[in-house]
Amino acid sequence: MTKTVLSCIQPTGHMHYGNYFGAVKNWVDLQEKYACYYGVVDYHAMTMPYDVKKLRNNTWELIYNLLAVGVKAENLFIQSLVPEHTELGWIFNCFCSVGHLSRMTQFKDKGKDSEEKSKDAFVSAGLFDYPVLQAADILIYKADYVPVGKDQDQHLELSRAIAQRFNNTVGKEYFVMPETLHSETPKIFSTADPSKKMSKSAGEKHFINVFADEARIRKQIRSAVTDQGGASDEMSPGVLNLFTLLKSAGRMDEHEALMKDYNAGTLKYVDLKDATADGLSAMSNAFTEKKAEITSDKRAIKYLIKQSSEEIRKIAKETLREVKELVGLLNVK
Ligand code: AQP
Repeated sequence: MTKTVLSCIQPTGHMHYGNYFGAVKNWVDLQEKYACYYGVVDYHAMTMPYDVKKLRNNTWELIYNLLAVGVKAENLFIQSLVPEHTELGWIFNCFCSVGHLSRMTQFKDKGKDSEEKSKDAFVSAGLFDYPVLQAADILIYKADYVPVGKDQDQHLELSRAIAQRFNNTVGKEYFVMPETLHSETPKIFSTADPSKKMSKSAGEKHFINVFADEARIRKQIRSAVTDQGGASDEMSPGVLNLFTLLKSAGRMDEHEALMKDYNAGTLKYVDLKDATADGLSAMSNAFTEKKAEITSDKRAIKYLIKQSSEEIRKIAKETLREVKELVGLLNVK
């Protein structure tokens, strides 16, 4: 039987090269082999303080971005068009302990970052609880594989714990245990601070937008942190990150030649930076051209995605109906 793949991304602004090399490139490749469902999860984008005037637009922008990099329209859905996710999320709240949720490092990191920025920072209950909704996103399609970056490993573990507890409670192996799928580069780091993952919530300089123009990419790569001082025989995280980006951009020959220079102790960082900026800019230019084509008829795209969401929703409805039966709830006829 064809295996099922599910993965999601939040419409929180831009799509960056961490998202792309860590997850979305894999989404595109997996489409050839599996039944794939990819969600733009707008409910998740509400967990941090956000601008209500921008969310809907961000959702559509992300749809155009995903189409531009090669995700097929029929595999895409918008979470708020499939309300069964949030209903299953509630049910799963009752199969997940507060203790387990409290151990999620993303919550601790984001909550702490907000509190560091301001002592009156608002940390929502949604931020604490969203891994449960994420479990619903995954399990509602009975996904076998979930292609995500390394930052999601702990959340996937939580999804499996919820599925296991659910199965034990209802006395049936109803949910399959979803497996994490990592790309070759499951963690891309910020070029401005290579000790942190590339991420939007850390601020503008900590991510490289897949749709940035060449000048912006060059500027960001030129100012990438390379050596951080201190004597060490190991390659520094910043240099390693640039090599990873260069390879991911498909510049194998340059990667090999510059790695030789590095091993010989003759590498000039400016050469590594220029090659990386060339590689990323070429990719970004191609994606931007494709996006321009796609967005020439936004109405048609919106219509298509509403249709695909409706189609994908049929699976979610069926799972929710079965789940409600299993846990003793009533189904609306
Ligand atoms: N730096 C990364 N390296 C590898 N994979 C990454 N992902 C995110 N950052 C990296 C993967 O991208 C997918 C979508 O993640 P998301 O929905 O959390 O998207 P985001 O909000 O755009 O990601 P950010 O910028 O990293 O968000 P914040 O700053 O909110 O944490 C996931 O599969 C994720 O693993």
